[in-house]
Amino acid sequence: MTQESFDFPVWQSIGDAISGLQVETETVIVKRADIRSFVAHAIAHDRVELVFQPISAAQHGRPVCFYEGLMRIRGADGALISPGLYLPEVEGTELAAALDVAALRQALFALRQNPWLRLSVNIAPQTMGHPDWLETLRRAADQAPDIAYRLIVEITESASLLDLSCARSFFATLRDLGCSVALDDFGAGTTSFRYFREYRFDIVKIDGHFCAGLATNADSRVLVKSLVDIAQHFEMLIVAEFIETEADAAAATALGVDCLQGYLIGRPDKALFDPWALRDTA
Ligand code: G
Ligand code: MN
Repeated sequence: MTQESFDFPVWQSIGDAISGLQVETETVIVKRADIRSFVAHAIAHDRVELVFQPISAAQHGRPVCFYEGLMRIRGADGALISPGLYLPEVEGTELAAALDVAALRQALFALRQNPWLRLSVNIAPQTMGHPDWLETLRRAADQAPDIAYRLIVEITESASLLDLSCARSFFATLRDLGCSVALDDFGAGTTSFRYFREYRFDIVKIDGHFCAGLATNADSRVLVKSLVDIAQHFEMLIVAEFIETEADAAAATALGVDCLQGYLIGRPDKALFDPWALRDTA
């Protein structure tokens, strides 16, 4: 692996979209610059999409509380490509912000189409306060203020949150518009408890790596319990990520988690299901 290029398994969608690839038997060597032009092409041609994963209440029959919109790029062969494959190559560049704007547009569209929907979107820390991102949200909120009320903005812990004036004014703008703010992947990053006192997030999502296998891992239970205690003190709604089994769901619920997300509750999907409509027909 060099600075210039890296290897990954043959991947038709990118292979189709980018010309000049060196194809070996099982590996495509793609230059960073090629990935960047692939992403730029996807943005320019409306190929940034969302899939939706439900987050349910931990108790009382586990009704869906909201959905998370997860970014994908529609490849030339129609396959949906996960951000893990291209996000690291655009991190910190204008392209990352442009991807966040494209994902936000999709989220706003889904909120307009589905008046019952509450939806979260992810934003890279460096996109906080980006004029295009804020302008996109403001325009939608001007036309239909309820859309902003139904939007949750997820942000991961990172050094950017330590830029107090930038983060403070960004969160204040979001709150003025009526959006909720979630701290994503809590416990995984550069956790600073200072964030809690400073920002008073509405929701905190406990990193999936602490929650997967919770039922059988006493160490994880101690860590999740302490994260839950902190979040409860600050009156934040607590979501456990990566819940894949009934045993882990029960363990998370017993520790005081409010909501569950993971393959047990539902996999990310193009389709959205109105939980209220389901209830009416039940
Ligand atoms: O960082 P963030 O929480 O936004 O990441 C969500 C990612 O986690 C998505 O890409 C999604 O596909 C993945 N994911 C969601 N639920 C599960 C799960 O139960 N197990 C695992 N291993 N991954 C999950
Ligand atoms: Mn997230």
